[in-house]
Amino acid sequence: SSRMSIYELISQESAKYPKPNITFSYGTAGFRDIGTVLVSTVFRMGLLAALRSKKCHGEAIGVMITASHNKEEDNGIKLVDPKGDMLHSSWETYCTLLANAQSEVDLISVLKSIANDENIDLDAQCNVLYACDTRPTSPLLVEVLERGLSLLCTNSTNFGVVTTPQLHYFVLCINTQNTTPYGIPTIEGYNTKIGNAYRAIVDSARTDLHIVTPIFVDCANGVGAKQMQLLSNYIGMKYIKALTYNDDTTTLNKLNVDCGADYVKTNQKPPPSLEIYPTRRCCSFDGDADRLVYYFIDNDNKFKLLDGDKIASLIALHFRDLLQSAGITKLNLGVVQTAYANGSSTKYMRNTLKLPVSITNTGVKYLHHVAQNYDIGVYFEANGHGSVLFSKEATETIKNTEPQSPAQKEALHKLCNFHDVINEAVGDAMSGLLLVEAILLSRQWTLENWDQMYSDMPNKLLKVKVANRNIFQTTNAEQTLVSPDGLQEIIDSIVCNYPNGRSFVRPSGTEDAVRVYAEASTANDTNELAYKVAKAVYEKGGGIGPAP
Ligand code: G16
Repeated sequence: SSRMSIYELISQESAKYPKPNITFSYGTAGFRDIGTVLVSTVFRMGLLAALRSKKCHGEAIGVMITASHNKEEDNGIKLVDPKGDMLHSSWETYCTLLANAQSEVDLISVLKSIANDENIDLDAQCNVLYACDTRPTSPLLVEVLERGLSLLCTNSTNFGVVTTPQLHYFVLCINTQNTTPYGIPTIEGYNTKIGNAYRAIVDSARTDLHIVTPIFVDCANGVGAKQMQLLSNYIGMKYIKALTYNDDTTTLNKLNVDCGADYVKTNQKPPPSLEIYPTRRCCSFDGDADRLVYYFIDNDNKFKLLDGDKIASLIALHFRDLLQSAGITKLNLGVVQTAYANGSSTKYMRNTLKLPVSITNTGVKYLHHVAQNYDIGVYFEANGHGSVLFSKEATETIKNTEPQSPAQKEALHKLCNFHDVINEAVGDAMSGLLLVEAILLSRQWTLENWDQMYSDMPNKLLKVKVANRNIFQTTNAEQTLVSPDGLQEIIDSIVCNYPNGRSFVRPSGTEDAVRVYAEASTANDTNELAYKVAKAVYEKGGGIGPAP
């Protein structure tokens, strides 16, 4: 039958991309590994994306080839669902089963069982959009993805080299084309939508007192460099002076090396390539431009980091004020964070801003969905990955509220434009940058003013190499270990010696390491706490290599 022949073709083609003898696991943001090791996985995800689209009545699915903040030789795959968010968790098991099918026979049987369980007609329509970042293995992986797609997918579009959030945006645009279009699914469409909204906010905020000051953008030598240049050229120097550096995507071994958002956040220092001095305003993207952190040095040459938590706080404050000025009381505004959120930020938002804060597992895929419980949901990971979501009710209220005064009219107008500056599909460094810049201009705030919202608890992030990170299992939004046995009790006994101490341990879902987070009242205590916990992890959790 024709059904047999499709499976035969898949089987034949798949034999060209044999599965290496390792177990792949679907992590925090999809599969990640050394790029060349992922060939079979990417081929198979082409098949999976086609199935997912067929299941979703032919709506577009996105596939992004990237390993984001990871080292250059790594690569990965992020799958995007029809609404522009990450692949629904119920399909992660299928991904894992497909990626790990050892033989062609196994592969076909997994495909058949997915089609059967999900009631998928293999002849149904489908549409897959794909893109990649600047990694050396990306072209190879795009090619095998296309081989996979060609077997099951009638309709697909290569968006070339774009940022991860741009691809998410394209998916959302294409799937809303016939209803309420989110935007135009091209780079120009993206720049126009968020750029025009940004300009409108700056126009309404501009006073004689304020001039646009330059912002130095560290692009991690990744895909964000070119895209940021295109965006800021579109917006124009009168409105934004974004000076990109670390924008070399052609020289090997530069991506994310001593630069980028992850480097700055983890090391709590600026990239050495940047000449930094007081009054210079700086920010960093990561390798695929879905993370953003700001920083500066103060007059005492002290490094000040404005991370995802400070960005969330700034947005929450500004939206709270705008809703108030607009006379809107019926919309609930809330914030979503992870265990990595600095304790001071959570306190500030709960106690000073009086906003609800939810804590969830690490991974945008979790935060995004919790944020949907609010009318306006601000979600940010401390590492700078986040966005703002508006419910249907929020969108309509903002659009339809009759202003009772010129001030209310102005606030409503601003809320509309802020809504359009934001990429609601996923966290987006470029859109985030415009959002932050627009808020700072509106409030006439310097980075110092922003920093003074609250002062961070001293904090430290460490990585411990272990033989098998899968033995680390957590509960309580990843703040408590349930395995290895007895380790949590040891951590508790260490933590209780430090005033305001907090520490937790979880396996990374993007790197082969266990992460240790610590915060306490003083920098010394924090360091000591972090290293003691890391040592316990090393000793009780099968540490390998040099001890921490
Ligand atoms: C990905 C996820 C983020 C997560 C980060 C680190 O970021 O999208 O939500 O915070 O990994 O995850 P883990 O601690 O599990 O390694 P990116 O920028 O690498 O895609």
